[in-house]
Amino acid sequence: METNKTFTMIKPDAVANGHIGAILDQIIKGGFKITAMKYTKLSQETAGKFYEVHKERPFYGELVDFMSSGTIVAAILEKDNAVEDFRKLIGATDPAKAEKGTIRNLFAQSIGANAIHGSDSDENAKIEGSFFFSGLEKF
Ligand code: RTP
Ligand code: MG
Repeated sequence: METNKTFTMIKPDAVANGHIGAILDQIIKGGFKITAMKYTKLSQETAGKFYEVHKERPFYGELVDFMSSGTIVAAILEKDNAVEDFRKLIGATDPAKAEKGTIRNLFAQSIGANAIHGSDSDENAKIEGSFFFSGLEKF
């Protein structure tokens, strides 16, 4: 199992608010290499599939609506200890609880519109990366 890759999405709120450049800057300065990236928009169906693990959670409908509400940036990132280090860089799910200087502290609005996604395990990083990118696009 690879431990040097993670998957991220810059969420619709951060894209709409013009934060793509600033967030990519933080990611690169944080020591991550971008190995695949795309600007895209999820349909309700695709967002629903991506977040299927959260299907039973009370916020699932809201999450799917939000994630399909606007354009996103999806990317695969490379660094030693990528999953854990990236979750540190983005901060807590609720921006009110995110440590100062983290991406969610700087750019997120609320627990729903929280600027960015980061995979929570090596296994999910692989699944999520493959959800968005074909073998040809990954290097
Ligand atoms: P993410 O998957 O986006 O990186 O966030 P996470 O691991 O920190 O949080 P997770 O538990 O996986 O939840 C996925 C996304 O669902 C939204 N959420 N809303 N209203 C709520 O109580 C609530 N809880 C979670 C957030 O946008 C979260 O990022
Ligand atoms: Mg998560």
